[in-house]
Amino acid sequence: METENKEIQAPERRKRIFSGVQPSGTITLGNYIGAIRNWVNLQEEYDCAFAMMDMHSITVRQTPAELRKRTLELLALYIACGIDPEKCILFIQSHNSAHAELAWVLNCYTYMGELQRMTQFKDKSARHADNINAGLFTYPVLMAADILLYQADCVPVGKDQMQHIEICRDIANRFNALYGNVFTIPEGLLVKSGAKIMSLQEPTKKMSKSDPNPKGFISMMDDFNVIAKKIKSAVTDSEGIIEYRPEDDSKAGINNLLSIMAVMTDSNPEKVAEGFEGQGYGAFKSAVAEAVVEGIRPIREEYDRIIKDKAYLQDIYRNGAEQAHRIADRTLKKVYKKVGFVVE
Ligand code: ATP
Ligand code: LTN
Repeated sequence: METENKEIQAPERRKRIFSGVQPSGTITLGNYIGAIRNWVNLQEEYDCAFAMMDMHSITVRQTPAELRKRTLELLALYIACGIDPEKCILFIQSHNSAHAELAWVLNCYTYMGELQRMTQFKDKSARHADNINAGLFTYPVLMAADILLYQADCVPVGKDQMQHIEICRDIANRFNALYGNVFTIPEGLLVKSGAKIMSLQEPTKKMSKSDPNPKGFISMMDDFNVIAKKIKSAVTDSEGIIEYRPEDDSKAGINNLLSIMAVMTDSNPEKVAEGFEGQGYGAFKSAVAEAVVEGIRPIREEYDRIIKDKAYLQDIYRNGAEQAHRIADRTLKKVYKKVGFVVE
């Protein structure tokens, strides 16, 4: 009988997603396209938790008042981009002590050699030669703890983070091989297009919010005129042909603008290029600028409204921390038992 069948079938666990952004600067168009925008679609199908990764951001020196402010701004931006706090767990990483606790345990299951190979560590230690701290080195271990605590099946990130997902899987597999099935092995989830938006000034490098040259990135908080100006002065080439050639580094600037335009107009880079055949870079750049501004405008209007409501934001992150703790504590307890700690 139908009703009986329904009772017998175990309810399938919805797949879980975890991701986050560091409040280390104002969020760029790269963060939006490569990460946050993608999360919005996923929240319908998955159980999602998204955090503001404040603990990661102190691996590079921050001004305390700025960090505090930017953490709340990031939460407001998540919501303004379409992340629904009723559907997802939204919290501040440092509000859940389980992250630091699991990271310590995992540090003891991660090799120096593995961490030495991380390109982000190499890049960031070159950029901050005066502050190559141990936190910067073990950054991927804290990131592994973030993901594994929630038994996440998928982690939607930009391409630059895939190496960190790989090491997370290695650590989890190593731990599981020793102690049984403790952790779900997560998979990285890349967007089809826009997984790596490049700097507008050095289009062979990724657009980064901590780029010392603000002309290289578009901040989601930039004035609309500034956004247009930055796009119009983006570095391109002297060939004068609007064509998508992803393997050709000399076309990196045009490829990047085509990718941006494609995402903002729900198209693909090849199609966008066809639409501009025979036209000059000037006209093309103006169209890209308009698409970006029009894409960001509604987000900014929402953001301006939300950021004023501090009580609403506080409610969300407090409630989020409570829910996050509940899931994470279960995993942490299991881990503590497995490694031989006395668990009350
Ligand atoms: P920082 O410069 O401080 O390292 P960042 O701009 O690289 O910061 P993160 O906080 O490290 O940003 O990244 C947040 C998310 O945005 C990650 O999923 C990351 O992969 C994605 N992301 C960052 N930059 C880009 C980019 N240029 N294109 C696509 N995705 C990106
Ligand atoms: N390292 C990530 C931010 C981050 C993250 C995570 C992303 C920290 N912990 C866990 C996904 C899952 C970055 O984007 N730089």
